[in-house]
Amino acid sequence: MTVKVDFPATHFHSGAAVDGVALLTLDRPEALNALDVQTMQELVEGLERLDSDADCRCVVITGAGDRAFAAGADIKEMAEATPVTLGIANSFARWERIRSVRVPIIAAVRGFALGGGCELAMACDMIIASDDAVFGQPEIKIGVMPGAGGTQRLTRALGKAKAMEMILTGSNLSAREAEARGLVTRVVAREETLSAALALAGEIAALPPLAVRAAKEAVNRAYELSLEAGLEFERRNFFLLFASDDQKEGMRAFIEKRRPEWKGR
Ligand code: DAK
Repeated sequence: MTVKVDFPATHFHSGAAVDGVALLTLDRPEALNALDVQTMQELVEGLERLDSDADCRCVVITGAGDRAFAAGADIKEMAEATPVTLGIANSFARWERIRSVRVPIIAAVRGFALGGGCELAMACDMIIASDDAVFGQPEIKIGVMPGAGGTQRLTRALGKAKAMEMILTGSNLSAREAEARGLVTRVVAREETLSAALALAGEIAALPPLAVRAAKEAVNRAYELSLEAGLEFERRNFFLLFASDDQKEGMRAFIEKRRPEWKGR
């Protein structure tokens, strides 16, 4: 196994923690958690399992060891690939499957997040970075270019000028710069990275899950649609939530000055 699944809480129910947070750890520290086919497959399967578990409300992905979140796709595995073998392996489909996950995903990034590792972090909904985290798309230095969303997500996050520099030169971005430019949610001390990500996940997990998923979906549309189409999408999700028990419960609890009890319905 190259991806570990944990439920960092004390109570369990049907596979996931009652408090709803699951932790996926990329576990190839000897290769700086390079994303080989097996790791990607286990990651996608783990995410999909958790996504279909009603008890799982938020997922954190991190890298094992103290040097990297992930240093990219596995170059040793990829070196002799051809367009035909890449096409047959259909690895791009795995990245699409990550994009389809509805439960929120937080990347806890310590050390290197390069190439596919940076693309994976950016495919998550939020990034908590250690102060020594390094983000980059160095593919140009090995004769290729980003292939799993880097040219699109980095450009949307940083703007064309900086993304172009990074992608064309393979230069890196420090955690502080990534924070200043809006690529990451927060930078924390290295030893606090995972606990900060888990705490944020716990905060989200305690909120009404239908509303959380609908809101995630709508924010992601801001990247993909025109403003008009995005506003329309937001409106539909907003209306839809008024069909949920949790909307009634949330508003009644406010009026009755008590804590709401979410049912996820
Ligand atoms: N792949 C395989 N092994 C890697 C690796 C990688 N990306 N990165 C590091 N390693 C291995 C090293 O080979 C070394 O293994 P041994 O020699 O000990 O066996 C071990 O991890 C420790 O690395 P270093 O000895 O190199 O450690 P240093 O501190 O000297 O340097 C480094 C750290 C992160 C600067 C360096 O390892 C490095 O430059 N790594 C490569 C970074 C990189 O170029 N990343 C981009 C890879 S291309 C696709 C989707 C996505 C992609 C492709 C296709 N499809 C859907 C089809 C993405 C492509 C990429 O990410």
